[in-house]
Amino acid sequence: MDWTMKSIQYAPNAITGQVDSLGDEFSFEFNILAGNNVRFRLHEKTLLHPRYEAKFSIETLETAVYDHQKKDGLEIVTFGSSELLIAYAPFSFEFKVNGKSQIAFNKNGYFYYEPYRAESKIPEFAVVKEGEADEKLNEIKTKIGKDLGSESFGGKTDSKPRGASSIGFDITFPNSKHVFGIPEHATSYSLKSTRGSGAEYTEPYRLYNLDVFEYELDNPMALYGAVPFMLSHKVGSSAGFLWLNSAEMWIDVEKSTDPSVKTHWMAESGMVDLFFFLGPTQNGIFNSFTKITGRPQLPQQFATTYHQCRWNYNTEEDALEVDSNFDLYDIPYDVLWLDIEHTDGKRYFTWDKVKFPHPKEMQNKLANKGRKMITIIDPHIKKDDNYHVSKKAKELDIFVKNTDGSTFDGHCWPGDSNWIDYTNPKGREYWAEQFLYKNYEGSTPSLYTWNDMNEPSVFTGPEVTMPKDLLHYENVEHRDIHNTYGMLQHRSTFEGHLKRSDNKDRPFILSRAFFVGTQRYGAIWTGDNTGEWEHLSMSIPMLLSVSIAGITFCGADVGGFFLNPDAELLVRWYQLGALQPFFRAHAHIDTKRREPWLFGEPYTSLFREAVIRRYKLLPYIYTLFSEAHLTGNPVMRSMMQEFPDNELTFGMDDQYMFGQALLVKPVSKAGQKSVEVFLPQESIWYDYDTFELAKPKANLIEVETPLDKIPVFMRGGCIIPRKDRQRRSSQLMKKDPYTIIVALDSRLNASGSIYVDDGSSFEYQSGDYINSKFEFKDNTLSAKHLPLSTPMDVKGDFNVKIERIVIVGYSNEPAAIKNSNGKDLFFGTKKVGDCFTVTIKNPEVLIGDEWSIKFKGNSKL
Ligand code: NBV
Repeated sequence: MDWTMKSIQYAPNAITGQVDSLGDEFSFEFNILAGNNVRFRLHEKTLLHPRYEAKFSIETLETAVYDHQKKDGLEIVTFGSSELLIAYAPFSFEFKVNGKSQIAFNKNGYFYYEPYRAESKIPEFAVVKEGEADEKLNEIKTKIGKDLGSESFGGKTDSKPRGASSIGFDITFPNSKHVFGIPEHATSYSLKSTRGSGAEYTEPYRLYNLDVFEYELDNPMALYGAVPFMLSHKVGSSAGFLWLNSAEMWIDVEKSTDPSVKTHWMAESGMVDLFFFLGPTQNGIFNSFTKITGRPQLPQQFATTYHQCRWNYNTEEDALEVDSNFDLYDIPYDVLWLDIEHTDGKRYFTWDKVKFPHPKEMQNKLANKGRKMITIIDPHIKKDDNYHVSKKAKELDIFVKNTDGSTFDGHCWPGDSNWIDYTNPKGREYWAEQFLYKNYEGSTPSLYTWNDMNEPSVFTGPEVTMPKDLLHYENVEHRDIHNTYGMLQHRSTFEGHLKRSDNKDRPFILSRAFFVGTQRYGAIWTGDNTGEWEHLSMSIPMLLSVSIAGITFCGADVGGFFLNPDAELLVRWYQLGALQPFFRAHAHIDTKRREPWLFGEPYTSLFREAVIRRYKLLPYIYTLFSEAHLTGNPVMRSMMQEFPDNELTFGMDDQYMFGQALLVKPVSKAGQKSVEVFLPQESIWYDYDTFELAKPKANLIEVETPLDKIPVFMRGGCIIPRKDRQRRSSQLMKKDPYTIIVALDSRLNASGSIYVDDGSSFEYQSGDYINSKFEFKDNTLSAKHLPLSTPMDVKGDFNVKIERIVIVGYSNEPAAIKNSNGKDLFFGTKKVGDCFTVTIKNPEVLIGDEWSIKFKGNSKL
């Protein structure tokens, strides 16, 4: 389509103008946003139906100042070190940062927009005959952008009463070889090409939240969640792009040798609402993305520990036995999960009275050990007038509707079901109220929630989801809101948890479906993976992609949901899962039981060790979550994020950084005796288990991997806070003293930080927390409050002792170590390889205080 810009006007908060194409007229608006970002929207001049704006995803928009001029026939807008260059005909635009081109819109002329028309015809190509559904669908999809009338698929017809309304355009990332993001797909972190010579996939990446049975790996097919956010990176700069649109979307990726990555975005409906993130750093982009779409929630401390799940723990006795076996086998854990079988006939918010007759007592028994319970609450509501949730929702008229205004019926676990319309404020409120203790009988303050099946999964629907022509609040079609449905359920559940505690307790909600902004409401997991080695490996790129799309609290079912992993695979998976943001073991109802004590020795001990490693690191992990909450910086990071100028890291997704300090490389094959690890030469590295300085050759080191070893390296220059005493749950560790590990870099410096609060309430928002920086420099280790941190008078009882400080990579034995009063501190040294590890026992300082400790007599210092 030929696009021409007809006019442009400049005002402080917006740059507006008119464009037309083949006689259709549109208005546009650019907003220059704080943090080096730009929003672009386009509106039809005459609208037959409103275009759906995915408004639930936006949290903060702050505009910034700019200048403008006309030069060489282009409109040029400057802000900071960036420029937006707008061309008149064909209408297109491009962003430059420090004079270098970063992203361009409509450079390839793919911009296509179908305004709603009064009538629509069914084109020949859209008629599907029996048996050709799949091929036909692909053909239709490649023609998306052409006039589509009603559409049939697998015996289901989409009536498309409003006709076609698709949008497509191209986004180019010049001088770039890699793009990342657009979760959720089971594919590599650096996205493979789908177009052009050497294309690695034959179909575009699809974003359409679906309940996919036994999903395939290395495939661009749609999965449970969708975030239309893409990152590109090259040495020196990164750029990001978000299409805020919750309709079905397809994205082609083409890599050219110029070099550039050309991408083609197509959506079935919705708006042109585009965000350009100009960085130029990855962290700057993650910060901006989560400022605009919402910061990741600061999770409850318990949620960052080990979770034990299974479909299903069958009875109260079963659940309590599993719980006490953790004590018997001396394995810490915090949360026991109950899947759908705990309910009375899949009526959520109820209990099977025979299998779970005393839910409160059961929860309290766990709570006495500092543990929590989680029940599953799905969005399909059993159609049953004797079921209070269904009856009242019907009265309130808050279910999703058919085109004729009647309530939509479909099948799911409970049989005939209806679905709450979470786009309706009344629907959200009603849902939230179900979590009040008085409404959810048998619930207690230690019970939290899991939202599954919220793509939404509809067994009788097209592609196991809702028909697209269903109607939501204010007559919005399901096709427009599809990808945001799950997030809105997640949000209402979150709001319900806030309500039930009078805004005192931080919710913990796990969701399977997700969309732009999900991070505000809790965690997600990668759905029904399989107990195979390839799925263990795939968890890394999948979680990295979700993490950069804002959703930093994410995990994969440890052990794999389907099939029966053998003990070796399960051990390897625990070792890896323990170092990913959300750590939960889960299994399908048809699998053999696989709780960590069932395999006998040496396995029980190996599971224990992996879980304990997680628990020791909780202070470090919680600090990472607080950083994610403040800045959007992922907990799990690609090698490229931490080493952005090292091209060798760009496509790397078989190892990653857990925070800035720990490099993790899983053992991902059966019987693997050793693993090659890439250690970027920008840093020095220590083996996390032995503290031995690594001696890589040309960035690589071969690590022997007996069953008790997962290669984990500490980055020189980092400081890691830990709690090393073993307890039954994280709550019981609250007052335990800290161990601080200082891993020196080659200049004998190191730094790190700690964030501590009560781990569960919102008191931190009124300043009740500790946030300190540790630094080892010039012979001195010091702790100082970070600028925003409260001074010494933290109300919480979490300002506990440091019991041990371990300096790793010291060059010789210090003569003396003194605290700030000049008092000698007791220490021991141990030679590890060429270096010394120096351990100060009882340094007589508190975690939340400001202090310094001096090291004397190190010749190299
Ligand atoms: O509720 C049962 C399962 C659940 O265990 C799993 O984690 C979800 O992803 N659920 C899907 C429905 C059935 C899957 C075959």
